[in-house]
Amino acid sequence: MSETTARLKILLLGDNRVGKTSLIRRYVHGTFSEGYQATLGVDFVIKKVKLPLNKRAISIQLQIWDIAGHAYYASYKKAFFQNTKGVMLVYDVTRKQTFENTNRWVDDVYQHSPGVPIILVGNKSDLRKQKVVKISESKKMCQTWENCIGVIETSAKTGDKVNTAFEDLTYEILVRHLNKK
Ligand SMILES: Nc1nc2c(ncn2[C@@H]2O[C@H](COP(=O)(O)OP(=O)(O)O)[C@@H](O)[C@H]2O)c(=O)[nH]1
Ligand SMILES: [Mg+2]
Repeated sequence: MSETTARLKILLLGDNRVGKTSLIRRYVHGTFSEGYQATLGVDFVIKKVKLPLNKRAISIQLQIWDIAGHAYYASYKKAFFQNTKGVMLVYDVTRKQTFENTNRWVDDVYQHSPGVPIILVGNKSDLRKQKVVKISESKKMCQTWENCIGVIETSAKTGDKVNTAFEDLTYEILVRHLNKK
């Protein structure tokens, strides 16, 4: 296997408290805390991953960007989206409004990073009794968006499907990237 290194920037978008920071913490550090997760304190974190693709081991430096407050987001949108290769758009399966608002977030993606793949993530799947957004609704939503690669329900609390969500998005970016060469 020959080795290739790719640097990829991805963004997590979605309403307040849907679990963006928790998903990143779970994926990068393997931890979770019940309290409100203050933003990571920096613009982004880096996770090094290796994925097998076409008999090659692709080493990836995944730059994962989180929203550090909504005022900050509003003022620095351009820098935030610059060079973005993929978007994880997160809603909370227990709060319908956060699901409906994904449409607004997608408008931002279309405006600032047209064409990048988007994965729609319904987080807090562990809260089964409070769940109000059906996966069938999210699939429909995804179909109405250009470049939506799929829907996945995750739990940053238990860790369920968190790796898969990041990996599916990363794979999609890689495949597109390599097909261009
Ligand atoms: N039960 C449950 N709570 C979660 C999950 N993910 C995040 N939370 C909680 O939801 C709140 C908001 O999470 P946070 O990551 O700060 O959301 P952000 O504002 O989108 O970054 C915190 O109290 C977290 O502990 C999850 O998968 N399941
Ligand atoms: Mg946060």
